[in-house]
Amino acid sequence: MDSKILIIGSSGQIGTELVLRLREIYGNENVVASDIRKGNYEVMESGPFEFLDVTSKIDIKEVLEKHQIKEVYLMVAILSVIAEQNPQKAWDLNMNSLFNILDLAKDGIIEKIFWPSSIAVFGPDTPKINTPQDTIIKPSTVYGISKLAGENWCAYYSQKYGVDVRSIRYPGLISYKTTPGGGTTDYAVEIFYEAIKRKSYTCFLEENTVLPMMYMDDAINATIQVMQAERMSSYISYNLGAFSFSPKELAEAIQKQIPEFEINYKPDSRQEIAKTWPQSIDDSQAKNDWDWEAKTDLDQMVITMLQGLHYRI
Ligand code: AKB
Repeated sequence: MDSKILIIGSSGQIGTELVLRLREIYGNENVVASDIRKGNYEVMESGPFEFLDVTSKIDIKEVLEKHQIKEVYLMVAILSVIAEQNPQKAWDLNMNSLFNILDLAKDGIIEKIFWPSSIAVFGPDTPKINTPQDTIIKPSTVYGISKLAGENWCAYYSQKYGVDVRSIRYPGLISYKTTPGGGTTDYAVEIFYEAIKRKSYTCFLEENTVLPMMYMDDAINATIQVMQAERMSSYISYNLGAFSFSPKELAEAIQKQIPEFEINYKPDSRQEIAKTWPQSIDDSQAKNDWDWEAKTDLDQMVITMLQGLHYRI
Protein backbone atom coordinates (compact mmCIF):
# COMPACT_ATOMS: atom_id res chain seq x y z
CA MET A 1 0.00 0.00 0.00
CA ASP A 2 1.46 3.41 -1.01
CA SER A 3 -0.57 5.43 1.43
CA LYS A 4 -2.29 4.69 4.70
CA ILE A 5 -5.83 4.88 6.03
CA LEU A 6 -7.05 6.94 9.02
CA ILE A 7 -10.18 6.12 10.98
CA ILE A 8 -11.36 9.05 13.08
CA GLY A 9 -13.70 7.89 15.84
CA SER A 10 -12.07 4.47 16.09
CA SER A 11 -13.30 3.85 19.64
CA GLY A 12 -16.98 4.04 18.70
CA GLN A 13 -19.45 1.32 17.74
CA ILE A 14 -18.65 1.30 14.00
CA GLY A 15 -15.09 2.59 14.24
CA THR A 16 -13.90 -0.30 16.42
CA GLU A 17 -14.97 -3.01 14.00
CA LEU A 18 -13.99 -1.01 10.94
CA VAL A 19 -10.40 -0.64 12.17
CA LEU A 20 -10.09 -4.36 12.84
CA ARG A 21 -11.46 -5.34 9.42
CA LEU A 22 -9.38 -2.77 7.52
CA ARG A 23 -6.27 -3.99 9.34
CA GLU A 24 -7.07 -7.55 8.21
CA ILE A 25 -7.34 -6.36 4.59
CA TYR A 26 -4.56 -3.76 4.35
CA GLY A 27 -2.19 -4.78 7.15
CA ASN A 28 -2.03 -3.54 10.74
CA GLU A 29 0.60 -0.85 10.13
CA ASN A 30 -1.35 0.70 7.25
CA VAL A 31 -4.49 1.47 9.24
CA VAL A 32 -4.19 4.24 11.85
CA ALA A 33 -6.90 4.40 14.51
CA SER A 34 -7.70 7.73 16.18
CA ASP A 35 -10.12 9.08 18.75
CA ILE A 36 -10.26 11.46 21.71
CA ARG A 37 -10.52 8.39 23.97
CA LYS A 38 -8.73 5.07 24.06
CA GLY A 39 -10.21 2.20 22.11
CA ASN A 40 -10.74 -1.39 23.12
CA TYR A 41 -7.80 -3.71 23.71
CA GLU A 42 -7.87 -5.25 20.21
CA VAL A 43 -7.77 -1.85 18.49
CA MET A 44 -5.06 -0.43 20.78
CA GLU A 45 -2.83 -3.49 20.54
CA SER A 46 -3.14 -4.43 16.88
CA GLY A 47 -1.76 -1.28 15.20
CA PRO A 48 -1.04 2.47 15.40
CA PHE A 49 -3.32 4.73 17.44
CA GLU A 50 -3.35 8.55 17.75
CA PHE A 51 -5.28 10.65 20.23
CA LEU A 52 -7.05 13.14 17.97
CA ASP A 53 -9.58 15.92 18.41
CA VAL A 54 -11.53 16.05 15.14
CA THR A 55 -12.47 19.69 15.70
CA SER A 56 -8.81 20.69 15.24
CA LYS A 57 -7.89 20.81 11.55
CA ILE A 58 -4.23 21.44 12.42
CA ASP A 59 -4.07 18.30 14.56
CA ILE A 60 -5.73 16.21 11.84
CA LYS A 61 -3.24 17.54 9.26
CA GLU A 62 -0.33 16.66 11.54
CA VAL A 63 -1.52 13.06 11.90
CA LEU A 64 -2.12 12.78 8.12
CA GLU A 65 1.41 14.00 7.39
CA LYS A 66 3.07 11.95 10.12
CA HIS A 67 1.64 8.67 8.75
CA GLN A 68 1.36 9.60 5.03
CA ILE A 69 -2.38 9.09 5.02
CA LYS A 70 -4.53 9.70 1.93
CA GLU A 71 -7.79 7.96 2.86
CA VAL A 72 -10.00 8.96 5.81
CA TYR A 73 -13.07 7.32 7.37
CA LEU A 74 -14.76 9.99 9.51
CA MET A 75 -16.81 7.96 12.00
CA VAL A 76 -17.49 10.72 14.57
CA ALA A 77 -21.04 11.89 15.33
CA ILE A 78 -23.39 12.84 18.13
CA LEU A 79 -26.38 10.55 17.53
CA SER A 80 -30.11 11.24 17.58
CA VAL A 81 -30.97 11.12 21.30
CA ILE A 82 -27.99 13.11 22.61
CA ALA A 83 -28.34 15.60 19.75
CA GLU A 84 -31.89 16.45 20.89
CA GLN A 85 -30.51 17.19 24.37
CA ASN A 86 -27.73 19.43 23.10
CA PRO A 87 -28.53 20.72 19.59
CA GLN A 88 -25.75 23.30 19.34
CA LYS A 89 -23.03 20.89 20.44
CA ALA A 90 -24.31 18.20 18.05
CA TRP A 91 -24.47 20.62 15.14
CA ASP A 92 -20.98 21.96 15.87
CA LEU A 93 -19.36 18.54 16.15
CA ASN A 94 -21.23 16.86 13.31
CA MET A 95 -20.64 19.72 10.87
CA ASN A 96 -17.19 21.04 11.84
CA SER A 97 -15.66 17.57 11.77
CA LEU A 98 -16.99 17.12 8.23
CA PHE A 99 -15.81 20.55 7.06
CA ASN A 100 -12.32 19.87 8.38
CA ILE A 101 -12.05 16.67 6.36
CA LEU A 102 -13.72 18.07 3.22
CA ASP A 103 -11.40 21.10 3.28
CA LEU A 104 -8.30 18.93 3.67
CA ALA A 105 -9.50 16.98 0.62
CA LYS A 106 -10.17 20.18 -1.31
CA ASP A 107 -6.56 21.21 -0.53
CA GLY A 108 -5.33 17.90 -2.00
CA ILE A 109 -4.09 16.49 1.34
CA ILE A 110 -6.75 13.73 1.47
CA GLU A 111 -7.67 11.76 -1.68
CA LYS A 112 -10.69 9.77 -0.55
CA ILE A 113 -13.25 10.17 2.26
CA PHE A 114 -15.92 7.98 3.82
CA TRP A 115 -18.62 9.87 5.71
CA PRO A 116 -21.61 8.15 7.33
CA SER A 117 -25.15 9.38 6.90
CA SER A 118 -28.23 7.77 8.44
CA ILE A 119 -31.90 6.85 7.99
CA ALA A 120 -32.37 9.88 10.27
CA VAL A 121 -32.30 12.11 7.17
CA PHE A 122 -35.87 10.94 6.54
CA GLY A 123 -38.74 12.56 8.38
CA PRO A 124 -42.45 12.21 9.12
CA ASP A 125 -43.50 13.01 5.53
CA THR A 126 -41.22 10.40 3.93
CA PRO A 127 -42.91 7.21 2.62
CA LYS A 128 -42.23 4.69 5.39
CA ILE A 129 -42.26 1.40 3.52
CA ASN A 130 -39.45 0.62 1.09
CA THR A 131 -38.28 4.22 1.40
CA PRO A 132 -36.75 5.27 -1.95
CA GLN A 133 -33.31 6.77 -2.44
CA ASP A 134 -34.79 10.04 -3.68
CA THR A 135 -37.93 11.04 -1.86
CA ILE A 136 -39.34 13.65 0.51
CA ILE A 137 -36.43 14.33 2.87
CA LYS A 138 -37.47 16.67 5.67
CA PRO A 139 -35.91 15.46 8.93
CA SER A 140 -37.48 16.57 12.20
CA THR A 141 -34.52 15.84 14.51
CA VAL A 142 -31.30 17.77 15.16
CA TYR A 143 -29.24 14.73 14.16
CA GLY A 144 -31.26 14.23 10.96
CA ILE A 145 -30.86 17.90 10.04
CA SER A 146 -27.09 17.63 10.50
CA LYS A 147 -26.93 14.45 8.40
CA LEU A 148 -28.97 15.96 5.58
CA ALA A 149 -26.82 19.11 5.62
CA GLY A 150 -23.73 16.86 5.58
CA GLU A 151 -25.02 14.95 2.55
CA ASN A 152 -25.56 18.23 0.73
CA TRP A 153 -22.11 19.55 1.66
CA CYS A 154 -20.50 16.31 0.45
CA ALA A 155 -22.35 16.70 -2.87
CA TYR A 156 -21.21 20.33 -3.10
CA TYR A 157 -17.52 19.53 -2.49
CA SER A 158 -17.75 16.61 -4.91
CA GLN A 159 -19.27 18.70 -7.73
CA LYS A 160 -17.41 21.95 -7.15
CA TYR A 161 -13.96 20.73 -6.12
CA GLY A 162 -13.91 17.12 -7.35
CA VAL A 163 -13.56 15.71 -3.82
CA ASP A 164 -13.97 11.91 -3.77
CA VAL A 165 -16.39 11.34 -0.89
CA ARG A 166 -18.42 8.17 -0.41
CA SER A 167 -21.37 7.75 1.92
CA ILE A 168 -24.06 5.40 3.20
CA ARG A 169 -27.30 6.02 5.09
CA TYR A 170 -26.86 3.49 7.89
CA PRO A 171 -29.93 1.90 9.48
CA GLY A 172 -29.77 0.94 13.19
CA LEU A 173 -26.60 -1.11 13.69
CA ILE A 174 -26.37 -4.14 15.95
CA SER A 175 -23.05 -5.39 17.31
CA TYR A 176 -21.49 -6.82 20.45
CA LYS A 177 -17.85 -5.67 20.40
CA THR A 178 -18.59 -2.05 21.40
CA THR A 179 -21.83 -0.58 22.68
CA PRO A 180 -23.57 2.19 20.73
CA GLY A 181 -24.21 5.47 22.54
CA GLY A 182 -27.01 7.99 22.34
CA GLY A 183 -29.06 6.54 19.49
CA THR A 184 -32.76 5.73 19.11
CA THR A 185 -31.98 2.26 17.75
CA ASP A 186 -29.73 1.41 20.75
CA TYR A 187 -32.53 -0.65 22.33
CA ALA A 188 -31.78 -3.37 19.78
CA VAL A 189 -28.33 -3.82 21.38
CA GLU A 190 -29.26 -3.17 25.04
CA ILE A 191 -31.91 -5.89 24.85
CA PHE A 192 -29.23 -8.57 24.38
CA TYR A 193 -27.27 -7.50 27.49
CA GLU A 194 -30.44 -7.62 29.56
CA ALA A 195 -31.60 -10.90 28.01
CA ILE A 196 -28.35 -12.54 29.14
CA LYS A 197 -28.06 -10.82 32.53
CA ARG A 198 -31.68 -10.60 33.72
CA LYS A 199 -33.83 -12.49 31.21
CA SER A 200 -36.03 -9.42 30.94
CA TYR A 201 -35.91 -5.99 29.29
CA THR A 202 -37.94 -2.80 29.53
CA CYS A 203 -38.03 -1.21 26.10
CA PHE A 204 -38.13 2.56 25.57
CA LEU A 205 -40.00 2.15 22.25
CA GLU A 206 -43.55 0.93 21.71
CA GLU A 207 -43.88 -2.75 20.89
CA ASN A 208 -44.90 -2.33 17.23
CA THR A 209 -42.37 0.33 16.23
CA VAL A 210 -40.70 -1.15 13.16
CA LEU A 211 -37.29 0.24 12.17
CA PRO A 212 -34.69 -0.82 9.56
CA MET A 213 -31.69 -2.53 11.18
CA MET A 214 -28.48 -4.31 10.18
CA TYR A 215 -25.87 -6.56 11.73
CA MET A 216 -22.49 -4.83 12.02
CA ASP A 217 -20.61 -7.25 9.74
CA ASP A 218 -22.87 -6.26 6.87
CA ALA A 219 -22.45 -2.56 7.64
CA ILE A 220 -18.66 -2.93 7.64
CA ASN A 221 -18.75 -4.87 4.36
CA ALA A 222 -20.90 -2.15 2.79
CA THR A 223 -18.59 0.59 4.04
CA ILE A 224 -15.50 -1.04 2.54
CA GLN A 225 -17.37 -1.97 -0.64
CA VAL A 226 -18.56 1.58 -1.30
CA MET A 227 -15.00 2.85 -0.77
CA GLN A 228 -13.68 0.31 -3.28
CA ALA A 229 -16.51 0.77 -5.79
CA GLU A 230 -15.47 1.69 -9.30
CA ARG A 231 -18.94 2.33 -10.68
CA MET A 232 -20.76 4.97 -8.68
CA SER A 233 -23.70 7.21 -9.37
CA SER A 234 -22.75 10.87 -9.19
CA TYR A 235 -22.34 11.68 -5.50
CA ILE A 236 -25.09 10.23 -3.35
CA SER A 237 -25.34 8.84 0.14
CA TYR A 238 -26.61 5.34 -0.56
CA ASN A 239 -29.73 3.86 1.04
CA LEU A 240 -28.84 0.56 2.67
CA GLY A 241 -31.18 -2.13 3.99
CA ALA A 242 -30.93 -5.54 5.63
CA PHE A 243 -33.95 -6.44 7.78
CA SER A 244 -36.63 -4.64 9.76
CA PHE A 245 -38.28 -5.54 13.03
CA SER A 246 -40.26 -4.14 15.96
CA PRO A 247 -39.21 -4.61 19.61
CA LYS A 248 -41.91 -7.31 19.86
CA GLU A 249 -40.52 -9.21 16.86
CA LEU A 250 -36.96 -8.94 18.20
CA ALA A 251 -38.11 -10.23 21.59
CA GLU A 252 -39.80 -13.19 19.86
CA ALA A 253 -36.58 -13.98 17.98
CA ILE A 254 -34.65 -13.87 21.30
CA GLN A 255 -37.27 -16.12 22.94
CA LYS A 256 -36.44 -18.81 20.37
CA GLN A 257 -33.00 -18.97 22.05
CA ILE A 258 -33.96 -17.95 25.63
CA PRO A 259 -37.60 -19.10 26.12
CA GLU A 260 -37.96 -17.46 29.57
CA PHE A 261 -37.00 -13.99 28.24
CA GLU A 262 -39.64 -11.30 28.88
CA ILE A 263 -40.10 -7.82 27.44
CA ASN A 264 -42.03 -4.85 28.87
CA TYR A 265 -42.64 -1.45 27.32
CA LYS A 266 -42.16 2.00 28.78
CA PRO A 267 -41.95 4.33 25.78
CA ASP A 268 -40.22 7.68 26.34
CA SER A 269 -39.19 10.63 24.14
CA ARG A 270 -37.18 8.28 21.92
CA GLN A 271 -40.49 6.95 20.59
CA GLU A 272 -41.13 10.43 19.11
CA ILE A 273 -37.90 10.16 17.11
CA ALA A 274 -38.47 6.55 16.03
CA LYS A 275 -41.94 7.23 14.66
CA THR A 276 -40.55 9.77 12.17
CA TRP A 277 -38.13 7.24 10.60
CA PRO A 278 -38.75 4.68 7.81
CA GLN A 279 -39.76 1.08 8.48
CA SER A 280 -37.93 -0.43 5.51
CA ILE A 281 -35.47 0.79 2.91
CA ASP A 282 -35.20 0.47 -0.87
CA ASP A 283 -31.49 -0.04 -1.46
CA SER A 284 -31.69 -1.02 -5.13
CA GLN A 285 -29.24 1.69 -6.16
CA ALA A 286 -26.49 0.26 -3.94
CA LYS A 287 -27.35 -3.19 -5.34
CA ASN A 288 -27.07 -1.92 -8.92
CA ASP A 289 -24.00 0.25 -8.47
CA TRP A 290 -21.74 -1.92 -6.31
CA ASP A 291 -23.54 -5.26 -5.88
CA TRP A 292 -24.55 -4.63 -2.30
CA GLU A 293 -26.24 -7.53 -0.55
CA ALA A 294 -26.86 -8.06 3.18
CA LYS A 295 -25.79 -11.51 4.37
CA THR A 296 -27.09 -11.75 7.95
CA ASP A 297 -30.81 -12.16 8.70
CA LEU A 298 -32.65 -11.54 11.96
CA ASP A 299 -32.35 -15.07 13.39
CA GLN A 300 -28.66 -15.38 12.54
CA MET A 301 -28.01 -11.97 14.06
CA VAL A 302 -29.73 -12.98 17.31
CA ILE A 303 -27.66 -16.17 17.61
CA THR A 304 -24.40 -14.32 16.86
CA MET A 305 -25.20 -11.57 19.39
CA LEU A 306 -26.05 -14.01 22.18
CA GLN A 307 -22.95 -16.11 21.54
CA GLY A 308 -20.68 -13.06 21.21
CA LEU A 309 -21.96 -11.39 24.38
CA HIS A 310 -22.00 -14.59 26.38
CA TYR A 311 -18.20 -14.40 26.68
CA ARG A 312 -18.07 -10.67 27.31
CA ILE A 313 -20.56 -10.02 30.09
C1 AKB B 1 -29.48 6.56 15.98
O1 AKB B 1 -30.36 5.81 16.45
O2 AKB B 1 -29.38 7.76 16.24
C2 AKB B 1 -28.49 5.95 15.01
C3 AKB B 1 -28.90 6.10 13.58
C4 AKB B 1 -30.07 5.39 13.06
O3 AKB B 1 -28.26 6.80 12.85
N1 AKB B 1 -28.29 4.56 15.30
